[in-house]
Order: sequence, then structure tokens, then C-alpha cells
Amino acid sequence: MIIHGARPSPFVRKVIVFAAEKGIEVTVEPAGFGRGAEGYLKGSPFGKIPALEDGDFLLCDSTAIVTYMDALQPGEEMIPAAPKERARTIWYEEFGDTIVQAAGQKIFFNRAVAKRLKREPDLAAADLAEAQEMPKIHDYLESVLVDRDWLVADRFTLADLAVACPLINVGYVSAGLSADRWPRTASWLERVKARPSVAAAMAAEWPMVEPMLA
Ligand SMILES: N[C@@H](CCC(=O)N[C@@H](CS)C(=O)NCC(=O)O)C(=O)O
Repeated sequence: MIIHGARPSPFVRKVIVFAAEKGIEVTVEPAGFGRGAEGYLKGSPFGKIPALEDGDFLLCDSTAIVTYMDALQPGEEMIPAAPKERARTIWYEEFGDTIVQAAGQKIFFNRAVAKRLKREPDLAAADLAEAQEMPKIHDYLESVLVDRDWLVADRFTLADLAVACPLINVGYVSAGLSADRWPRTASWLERVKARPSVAAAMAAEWPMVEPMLA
């Protein structure tokens, strides 16, 4: 299978790690902003990343892609089957993709990506999101991570992955997640990052991330 996209995108990282957790082999083809191979141009009609190419099956959107992967490879599903766990997992994925990503993007884009795209960064927007939006997200996570290592089902699921992905981007350019103030959230995120699938994805994306931080 081919994943079209840029590895440092939270949505692309989500599908790369998900595939690794499911034992699905993928290659990653660079794509984004309307440029990329045919599988991306045809598979992602609105130009977003990631897109998936599995033979003649083309699909965009990280949520759609992970749903496909989970169903393809039965076993221990990353999207749990039990109704309450499944519903909670979808909530956390939605929370990661929308609320966390919306705040995180203001920080990562303006502190890292903008200058690479030769765009004027809005550093005040990044500072504001770090000061006002991220603490509410950390407070929420701290409140749900009581007496548990993982968000759902006592194991690593899509819930942890989807929430952690935008936080990983924020962590590249912000030290805002204080382990003193949010100890459970900070140690949960370290646990996610220590998973071999996540550690491998972060190592592979580092050559793209490092120049953005210079
Ligand atoms: N809901 C989509 C969101 C994908 C998305 O917004 N990707 C960003 C990169 S992080 C993108 O393609 N941005 C380029 C653009 O909006 O043109 C998903 O889950 O895949």
C-alpha cells in the first residue's frame, strides 16, 4: 500500500503508525499542497493529505483510511468493537482531529512550517494558542487519565494515537506540556511516543522536522 503525504503531518503520522500497529506494510510517497503522484491527485480530490493507494483502490482522509486498515486486518482492532469503547474511541479521534489539531496547528504552523513555505508566521496566534487553548486540552486529558495508562480499553488504541499525533507536533516547538502541572498527561504522551510504531514514525520524520526548527 502507498500512503501519499508528508510524514510530519499529524494525519499522515496517524495512518503510518496505525498501519505499523496492524502489521500492514506501507511505503510513503511525498505529497501535499496539490503536488504528488497520480494516486494522491486522484485519491484526494480536495488536495489534503494523507491519501491511500491500495492497488486500484484510492481513498483520502485519515479516519477513512484507518477504518479501512482496521477492517482489512482483523485481530486486535485499534478501533475496539465493544460498543462503549468503540464510541469513546471515535470521540477521542474526533477530539484529536478537531480540537487538539485546531490549537496545535496554530503553534506548529506558525513556529515551524510558515517560514519553510515562505509565509509570514503569526507568532502572536501561536503564543495565544499555547497560553489559552492548550492548557484546557491538557486539563481535560489530565481529568480522563485517572488510574489508567491508556484512554480506552486499557490498551493502545486509535484514541491514544489520534490525540497524541497533534500533541507530538506541538511538542516539537513548545515546552507547554509541563509534567509538574499535568503529570498524567505528560507521562501518557511519553508512553505513546515510546511505542515502537510511534518511535519509528518519529525517527523517519525527523529529517523533515529538524530543518523546520532551525
Ligand atoms: N480530515 C483530514 C484532514 C487532512 C488535512 O487537513 N491535512 C492537512 C495537512 S496536516 C492538509 O492536507 N493541508 C493542506 C491543505 O489544507 O491544503 C484527515 O483526517 O485526513
